[in-house]
Amino acid sequence: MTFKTISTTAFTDQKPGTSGLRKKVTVFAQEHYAENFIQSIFDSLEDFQGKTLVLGGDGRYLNRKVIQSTIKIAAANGFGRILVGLGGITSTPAASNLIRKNKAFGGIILSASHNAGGPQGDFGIKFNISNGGPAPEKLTEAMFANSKTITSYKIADCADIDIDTLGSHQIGDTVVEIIDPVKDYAALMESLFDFQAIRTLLQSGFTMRFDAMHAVTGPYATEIFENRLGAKAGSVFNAVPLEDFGGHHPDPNIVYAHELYEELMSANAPDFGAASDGDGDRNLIIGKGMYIAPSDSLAVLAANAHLAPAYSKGIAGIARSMPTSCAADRVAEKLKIGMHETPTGWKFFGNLLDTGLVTICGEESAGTGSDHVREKDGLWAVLLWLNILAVRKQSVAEIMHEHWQTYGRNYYSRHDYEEVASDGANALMDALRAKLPDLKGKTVQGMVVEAADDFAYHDPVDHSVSKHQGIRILFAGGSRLVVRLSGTGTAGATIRIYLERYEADSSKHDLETQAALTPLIAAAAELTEITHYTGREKPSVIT
Ligand code: VG1
Ligand code: CO
Repeated sequence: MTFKTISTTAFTDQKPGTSGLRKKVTVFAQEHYAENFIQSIFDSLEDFQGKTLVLGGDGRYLNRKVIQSTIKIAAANGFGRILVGLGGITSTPAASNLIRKNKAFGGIILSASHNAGGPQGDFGIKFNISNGGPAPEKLTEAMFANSKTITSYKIADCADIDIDTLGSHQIGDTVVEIIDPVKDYAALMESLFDFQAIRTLLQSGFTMRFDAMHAVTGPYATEIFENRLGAKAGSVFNAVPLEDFGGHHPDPNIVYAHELYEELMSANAPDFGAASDGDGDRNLIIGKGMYIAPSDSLAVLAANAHLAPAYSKGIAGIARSMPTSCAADRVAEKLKIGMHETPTGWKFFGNLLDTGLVTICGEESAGTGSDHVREKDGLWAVLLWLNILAVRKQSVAEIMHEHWQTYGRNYYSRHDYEEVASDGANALMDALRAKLPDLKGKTVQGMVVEAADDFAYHDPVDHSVSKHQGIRILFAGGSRLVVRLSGTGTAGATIRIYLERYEADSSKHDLETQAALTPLIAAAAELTEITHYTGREKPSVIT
């Protein structure tokens, strides 16, 4: 086997964002672009010689090509064993599980998650460490630094590996194993939940629909819901992963999973609907006639987790990303367990999970998960909901309403202004930041500002500090406004405005969400001057 050293020129823009490096396919298609970044990842790591690397992706356009180059670069850099999901496909939570189960050094996941795919869409690369979780900031900073000075990468000079057949291959001293990416994950799910109770529920006439959005969870969902739990054939739809996700955004929200939403709101709706994203770590939950906001879903799952076998002894604590609504905080308070508020992105939950401080984590962007892996996990959330429904024998809407009665309701919505000019977005953030010192005590749209800051996170485990993680304005009575820039977009800037209003009075729990948030929407417009800075009159996406 010969290994080659290829001379290359550094790119200046390989800075990982909220979840790995994400760029347009046209950017990744440049000669050496992906190879440079993969070598820069390995150059940031130590002591991996002879160890195991897990490799998979969400199946999007370029996946198969970059899988091959990653195998060859990993072999040339000295990994001992590379575990590759059949067809180059592995969901993000399944990859996290494979890393943990095989005591791998880490894993590379090729995904741009919920972003559109295809030749005009996006591609991405992320690295996960040995606990199965996303690389912490210190490591992603090292990757970026290396990517700016790289002059060559090492690669095996061999034919492409057949990734479509299970089996073993050898590249020099490196063993490349093509493995079933579903088997271990399905077994893990079966170990956490009461499959018999869910099976009984599905046999009792309870109906469900799962939209895999032509993304990675198709094979997983079909195996788990239809084959193992006995859901009617066809319950899982859009089940075949496609390189362009059928031309849609594989983002499980009511805008992009519109077909599912319409079905659940129709007269003959099934009892339960769910969807997941490009790489299988997000989830959308819709009951018959009732959409569940992801922040509410986190709170319900935390409050009811003890009904599933894996969490029957109770949960140790909850963590949520800062923009996520405070609904889960009320659950933690009642359960008398710890509550942690972290910056956006799953990488900040790793230390809390590793040290047992928390069991369940979640984000407003439709990510929920637990200490079973170190990534958010779409199918896990769906299964926990099903387990809870099987035990409580109530509808999704009944469970949600009872929850609000007990804890009050946190009305919540996110308004995204996508692809605005970066200069305008940065100017908006600077101007808002400049207003912060004077906001306390001021009245905005009839609401009194109690506190306002630029969120900084102090990790209680490794004591690292992450600054500028979003601006928060807290009003008396529990309402909040959060403004931050997205770290996953690939064109211009995306401004996210998160709106939250707390309502304790159960006679006011059935308002339409946007109507309930009217004063906060007006306060956001006034404080951010978004139209002035972006020229936009309204958001591009409301979730
Ligand atoms: C978004 C979400 C964040 C999530 C991240 C990765 O980041 O807001 O909650 O962790 O995507 O999810 P940002 O920086 O664009 O707001 V995924 O499923 O795209 O890996
Ligand atoms: Co995702």
